[in-house]
Amino acid sequence: MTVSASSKTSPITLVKACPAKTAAAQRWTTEQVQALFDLPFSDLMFRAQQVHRANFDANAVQRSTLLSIKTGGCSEDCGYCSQSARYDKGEGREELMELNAVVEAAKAAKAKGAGRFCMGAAWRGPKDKDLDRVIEMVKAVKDLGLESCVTLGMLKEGQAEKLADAGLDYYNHNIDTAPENYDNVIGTHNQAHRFDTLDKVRDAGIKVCCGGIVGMGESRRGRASLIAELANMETPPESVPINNLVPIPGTPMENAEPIDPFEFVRTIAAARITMPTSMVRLSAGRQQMDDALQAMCFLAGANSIFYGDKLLTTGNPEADRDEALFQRLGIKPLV
Ligand code: SAM
Ligand code: DTB
Ligand code: SF4
Repeated sequence: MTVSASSKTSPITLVKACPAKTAAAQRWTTEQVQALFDLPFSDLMFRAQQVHRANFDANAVQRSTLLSIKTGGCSEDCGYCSQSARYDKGEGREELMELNAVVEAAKAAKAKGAGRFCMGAAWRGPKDKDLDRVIEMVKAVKDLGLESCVTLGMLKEGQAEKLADAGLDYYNHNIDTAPENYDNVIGTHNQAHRFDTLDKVRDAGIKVCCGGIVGMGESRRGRASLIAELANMETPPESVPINNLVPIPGTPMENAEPIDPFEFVRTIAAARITMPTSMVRLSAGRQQMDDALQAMCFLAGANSIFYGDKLLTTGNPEADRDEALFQRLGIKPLV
């Protein structure tokens, strides 16, 4: 099933036909990644475990807490997103948060055990005056002894350098879905725009957090193509969030067919095998998963989660539930 974004009226400029830095070497063909997906489940899990154990402590999981510092009213039409002005009715639109409130949230996240604090803004990209305020937030988060991450949309010349100078550790910018599916989901920008920002982030020396969403009606080949695209970046992302679609009423994706849970685990395993030294994050959709499915994702090589009872606009398991799950599984936090 293919679901289309509701509007494709905005003009699109193709930034680069073939992103230079982000897709230089083809380490994995889509066919090779699909062959991983096609393995018997136990064989795939075995391979993922081998790769995971060769590169990481298999019993340690990193925890990042998210905060939406500017919610709703976004100009973009991403077909899954609650924050697009096209689909939200206006009730959720807020201004950029004040520094003090952000610092309080970061302190609370640290007290709960988070190692990284990720701030998200519903922008196509930041205006310079807004970026200056975010930079103050990044510095304050660093001063608390937390790693910092922001996700602000597409960056203009010079903005990544300003973030790097502020000490930003990670920039999250997802390529979201297979290149051949992108235009079905998003009409207001294209994947080349995303690669352009990823190149700017990489060139500025900031670590890259880049992944995608599954469960948007894509085929298994589409999932393999997304994973291959990530794995083939000249330097693969240090952090790879794999989101399971959280269906949002009123968006074009609200009725997308949910993905088979084993297929979600296979996607995690394929990310682990193809990006052996990257952190693979079990991201959105955890609240809808039971403990056994989450445990299977950790077995498949996920070693990072979003931690705290809220993602950006939707729910996430309570920290206490995660603590209890970690206890039962013998997982220790990786700070
Ligand atoms: N505006 C910025 C951008 O697009 O990069 C930052 C915020 S945006 C909400 C961050 C990411 O969240 C998206 O790229 C997408 O991968 C993920 N996301 C958004 N809505 C989601 C949903 N309903 N289910 C799963 N993932 C979602
Ligand atoms: C990412 O890949 N997932 C996070 C984070 N990066 C910014 C966001 C998930 C959002 C889920 C829907 C919501 O809460 O609005
Ligand atoms: Fe805006 Fe980001 Fe949501 Fe797209 S995913 S509508 S760019 S907030």
